[in-house]
Amino acid sequence: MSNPTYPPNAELAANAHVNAEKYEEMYAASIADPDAFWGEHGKRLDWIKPYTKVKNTSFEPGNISIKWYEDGTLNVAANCIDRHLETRGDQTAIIFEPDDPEEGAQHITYKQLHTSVCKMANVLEELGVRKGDRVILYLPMIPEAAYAMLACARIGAIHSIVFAGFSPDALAARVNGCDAKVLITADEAPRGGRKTPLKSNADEALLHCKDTVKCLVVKRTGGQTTWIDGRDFDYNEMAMEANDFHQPAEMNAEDPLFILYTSGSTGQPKGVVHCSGGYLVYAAMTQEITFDYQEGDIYWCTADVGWVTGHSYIVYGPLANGATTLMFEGTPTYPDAGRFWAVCEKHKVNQFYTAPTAIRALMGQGTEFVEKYDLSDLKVLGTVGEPINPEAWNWYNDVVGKGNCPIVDTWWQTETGGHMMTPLPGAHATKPGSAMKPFFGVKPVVLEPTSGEEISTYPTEGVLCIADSWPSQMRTVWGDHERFEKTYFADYKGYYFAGDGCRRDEDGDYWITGRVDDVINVSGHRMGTAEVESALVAHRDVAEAAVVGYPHEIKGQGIYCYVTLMNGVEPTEELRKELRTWVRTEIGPIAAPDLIQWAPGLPKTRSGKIMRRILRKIAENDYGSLGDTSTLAEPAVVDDLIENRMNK
Ligand code: 6R9
Repeated sequence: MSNPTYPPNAELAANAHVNAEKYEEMYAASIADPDAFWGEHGKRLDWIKPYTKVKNTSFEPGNISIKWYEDGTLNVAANCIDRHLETRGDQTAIIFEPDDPEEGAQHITYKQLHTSVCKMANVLEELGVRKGDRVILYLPMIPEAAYAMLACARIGAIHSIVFAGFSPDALAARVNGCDAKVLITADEAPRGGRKTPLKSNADEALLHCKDTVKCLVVKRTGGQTTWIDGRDFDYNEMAMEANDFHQPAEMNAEDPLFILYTSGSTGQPKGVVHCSGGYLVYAAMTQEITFDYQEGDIYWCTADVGWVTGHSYIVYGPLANGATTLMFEGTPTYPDAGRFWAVCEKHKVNQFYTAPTAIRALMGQGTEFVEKYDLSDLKVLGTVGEPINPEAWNWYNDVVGKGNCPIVDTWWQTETGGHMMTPLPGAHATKPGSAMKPFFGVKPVVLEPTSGEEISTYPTEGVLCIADSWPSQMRTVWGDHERFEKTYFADYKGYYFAGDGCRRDEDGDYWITGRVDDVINVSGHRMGTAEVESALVAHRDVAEAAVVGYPHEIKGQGIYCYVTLMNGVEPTEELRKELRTWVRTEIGPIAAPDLIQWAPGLPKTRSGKIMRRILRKIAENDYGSLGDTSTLAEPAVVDDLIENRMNK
């Protein structure tokens, strides 16, 4: 069976940074001699003290160690701002498009960005922030979020962003998890015409944190907030007084730049650590090459800075390249389902990068919302976050791209820091749903899941691992290197295990088939089923819970919960609602269960392990193929679950 392929746009390919021939040549060089290849490409940054060593990495069990450019020093913020001042000081660095289109956009030049970031850095230092300290950001998608990230980088402090959709509890866990000195938030976050009370969430979170944590508050809506003198500080007032020059700190390439908490298959979210040098080299290089970003282009990634995509592809990658990057505060459907395209037309966007879940949601609204707008400036379209189904891919290609814009389906993770597999727009014929080819320096392998043997033939299918390090690989789990080793290097020795399954087709191209662990992907947001389970069992009426993903038309996957109640508790509709609200408050709205099924019992092995395979099948409404149930302690519970399944 051959797949339909879409050759690269010839006009684009003619002037692309990388064409087909160059890809082959560069990829081969990157694998043959990583030191030479990355030694050369590391020069895209300005180093204070140039590196003499390039790669020093080991995937050896018991000695997982990843270092790139280890004797070089630099400042990430200076690379994203200062070095552009002379050549492009008056060029727009950030276009800010607010939630409410009536409010009007802001254009922030590199010079203005420099001033604002210096002021923010001085404000943070006034609050006692020093090199190596941790700062939590809990902010709307406003320019101050980028200022805060870059101000931390300028000081050498480590930022950790908590997505504004997370609850006070989740926020407190992250403040405490990295022992942060300062929490930066805003009064309220406008999104889709509604407002999230960030400051009052922060107030609640801070009740569970050390009382030395200071709270810096940015004014966004002017909404009322309670104020604790000595703990709360008014950013706008302080910035007015602050000096507009700040000397960037000299940082080692391996000094941490940020921590970002992400979900895994077990336990609570872990703090993924990314460092300064290798991360920035890779984020910048992929931003330029994957999207074929050219001088003067307007580039828009619709992600939130609360996720890794916002870190690498709204802030660090584009700004390191001196690009113009658009920051959007709103949602795809506010004020109506044409908002993305209205913004593309208004700002003459050239590269547009979004998630399949957004495409699916807009697809359902009809093509008239797209056709109203002039999208002729678009050159490249991108997707990220989850596998894209061919229907959504075709709609994106035909309706949005009018068949002229290559689609880059970028597979990567919080842990990888940047794109790992993607077609390049001027080099590869694309296939709807395929992430196609590894980026330079990336060595994907397909392993047989049980034996862990490498499969070198194709077509084939198995678990996806990476055989060697790349510059923006995460360095450790914050405060727990052992967990880093255990999570990513223990199942398949000698490899980085991504947690995804994949297929390699007859041409050797890669297709990501989804997670092979207990991580689910809801609207492109990564979630551990264990987190939702522990939130559920924290409710007084819940005895036991098992959570799985099930196919959801818009979200990709929905959250399906099997809940066993405490003896004597009535399973009512009210309780169902209450549990949904409970999980929303424990974790955040993104974790709200879609379906809750009352389960008098859960299918378990004789040793007491919940058989999730069976629960997944029932949730998928595919109970005809339950497979072997002979090891179940009580086979009858399965019949009950099937009979009362929610996804009929
Ligand atoms: C960048 C980001 C990572 C997980 C990853 C995989 C899924 C991301 C994908 C994709 C298929 C793509 N994923 N991109 N699956 N095709 N193009 O999303 O990071 O939030 O850490 O999620 O997302 O399952 O393992 P993160």
